[in-house]
Amino acid sequence: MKQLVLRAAMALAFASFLQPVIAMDHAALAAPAAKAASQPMSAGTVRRLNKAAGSITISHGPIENLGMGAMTMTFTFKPGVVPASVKEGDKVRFRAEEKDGQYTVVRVVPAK
Ligand SMILES: [Cu+2]
Repeated sequence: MKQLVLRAAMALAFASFLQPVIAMDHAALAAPAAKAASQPMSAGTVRRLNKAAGSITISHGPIENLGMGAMTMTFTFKPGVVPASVKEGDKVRFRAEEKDGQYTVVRVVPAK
């Protein structure tokens, strides 16, 4: 019986020791995803897509975060950003950013 109480106490101590570590780890993992999800997306239609070259031409509506009106323009993107299902002519929602004078799409999702 004494052994059992001791074990329970140890388990409790161990659990409370782990708690802050788990909470911290979770926050660190959740933060970037939550940030990406809350970033405003813009609407557009894919005109040209070259996955090998990492370039996509989009007729887009206003892009608020870039202070841009509606136009057709070409963006670069990194491998994996444009889903395999997306093809020319598709409507998409996307997140565009400007880095060193270059316009890049960092997230693309098919629009219904
Ligand atoms: Cu533009």
